[in-house]
Amino acid sequence: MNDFETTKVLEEIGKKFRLPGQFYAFSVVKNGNINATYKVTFENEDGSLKAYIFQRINTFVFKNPVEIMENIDRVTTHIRQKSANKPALHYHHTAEGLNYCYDGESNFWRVMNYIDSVTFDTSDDLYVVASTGEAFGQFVMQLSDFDGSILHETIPDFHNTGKRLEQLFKDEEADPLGRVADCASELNYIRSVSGMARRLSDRFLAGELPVRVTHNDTKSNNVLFDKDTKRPLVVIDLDTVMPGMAIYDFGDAVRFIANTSAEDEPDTRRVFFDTAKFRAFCKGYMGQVKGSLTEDEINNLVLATFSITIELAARFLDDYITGDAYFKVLYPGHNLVRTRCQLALARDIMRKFDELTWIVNEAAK
Ligand code: GN1
Ligand code: MG
Repeated sequence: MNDFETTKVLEEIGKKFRLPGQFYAFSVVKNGNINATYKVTFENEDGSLKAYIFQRINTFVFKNPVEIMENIDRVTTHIRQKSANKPALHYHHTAEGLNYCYDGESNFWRVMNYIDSVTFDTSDDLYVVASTGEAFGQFVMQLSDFDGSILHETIPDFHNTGKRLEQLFKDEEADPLGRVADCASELNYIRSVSGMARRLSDRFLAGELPVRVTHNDTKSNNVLFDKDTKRPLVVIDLDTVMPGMAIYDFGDAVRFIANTSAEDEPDTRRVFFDTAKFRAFCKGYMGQVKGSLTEDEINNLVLATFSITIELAARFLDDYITGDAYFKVLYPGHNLVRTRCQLALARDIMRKFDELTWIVNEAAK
């Protein structure tokens, strides 16, 4: 879509949600590999501006977006009750009372309040890193008394690592686009660690680890911070809130925030797992959840970090092998670059396993 077409659609959606004022401007919010997100501003009659977040949901990934909106409604209502004086996510409703609508092309849209804030893809400020840990720890606590059985499993087997790996090896076998030749060493490494990488998720499925309500996409840029105080305000992107493993949420968060480079850094010599950031995150997180995670969970935080990193590498690689239908790619081979970056990170986590375990134990004291 060009800007003109985008404007037309955003105006149409704004009308369906009965937003006051005249369409003024939009900008694309770039982080996110799945949905399309826009900041859209409307001008009121008195000339003041009001911003909203518009999102077009990727229905190839989210097959049942209505269920997602039901989950989000339930979870945000619960969180709002618990933290009454903090900013919270609010979804707008159409005249029919729905918190979503379709455009003329049958795309699925939702609109939420814009919260004036900053996000961090990465930060060298350990205070910000610790605050991110605090925010995700708080999220665990806010939902600790929420009945997860009422949530839809919006993406079945989302963090079933064993299944992800099996799918990858199946697609390697089929090699539909002849791309397997480009990634033999990556596949071999994943194969060599697959028993270890799937252990926790297999134990979870066997009922050996507690079922909690989890976020399932705990990247640091899913926490909004106050611009001035740098205090965390709210955790966003609740699309994948489902019953799951708390320790995978922890692992996914440090996978992202403790990486010394971007998630898709092409030069893997720059990819390391930063132990100082890991320590800071642990401190913020443990300060919230201490006493509510089991000993078994605490003992497996580092393995969870390794496992989710391998799982994501497997997902990127599988998407590469099968034609990049799932993750948005910005250039050919992007998913292979992402894979290599995650594998370099996993290797470094493995090298530092004992040191990281020690750091967790210190933070858990
Ligand atoms: C996707 O689109 P985004 O950035 O919220 C993905 C996550 C991955 C992440 C990697 C529904 O999240 O699982 O960890 O990319 N979300 C989905 O950046 O698959
Ligand atoms: Mg997400």
